[in-house]
Amino acid sequence: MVIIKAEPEPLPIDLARTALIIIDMQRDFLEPGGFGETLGNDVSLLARAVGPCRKVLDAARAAGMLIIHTREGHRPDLTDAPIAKVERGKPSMRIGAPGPMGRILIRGEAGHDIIPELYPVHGEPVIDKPGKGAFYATDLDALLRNFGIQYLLVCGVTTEVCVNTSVREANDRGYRCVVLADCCASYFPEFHEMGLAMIKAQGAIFGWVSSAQHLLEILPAQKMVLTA
Ligand code: TIU
Repeated sequence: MVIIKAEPEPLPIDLARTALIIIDMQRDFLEPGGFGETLGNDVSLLARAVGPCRKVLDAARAAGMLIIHTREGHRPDLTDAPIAKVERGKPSMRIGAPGPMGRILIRGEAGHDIIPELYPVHGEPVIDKPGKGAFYATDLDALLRNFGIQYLLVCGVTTEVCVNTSVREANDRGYRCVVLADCCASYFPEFHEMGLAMIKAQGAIFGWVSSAQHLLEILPAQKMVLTA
């Protein structure tokens, strides 16, 4: 066990039972012309999370940790998209409408894919999720259990939407979540702060909050020998 500096208190974690999960670092949320912008947001506010995520991703790869990426999006025929989700916003800017990066939030389109800086490599599972939470209607829980995972290091966007929803789902399933604050971002800086505050309040009611630097301090520089 190693101890990661975190709030509300340091947390002992078993790195052999830990996975890094990077939530929805997709062009649709981070680049102009995608879903995030159609919702009326300034997507440049999410760029701050990319550098810290990259450092964590490199270190986790070097340590041989399980790394999972998620993407929010829907089937091209929209059969997995609730009408209630699709019909929000102007019709020309809804999920499935054509945009500069292809159809908005549709699997297989350029905008749906992960940004080049954080692109998955061979052996890193990608979970395609139709909702905000990474566990809803996906095989993420089965995958984590197959690897004996008990701890999740959580990065991604946006802090109060998909990161928070996924952390709450994970917490209820028995995973200890450590959210890396500088590896997350929101279109609303105040929601980022409150999203993190909600997670760590009441003695880590949903999880712990730490940082890229604190994780780098405890990750081994060489690949871990993982045993079942
Ligand atoms: N709109 C917003 O802040 N987020 C989302 O719709 N999805 C994710 O957070 N990935």
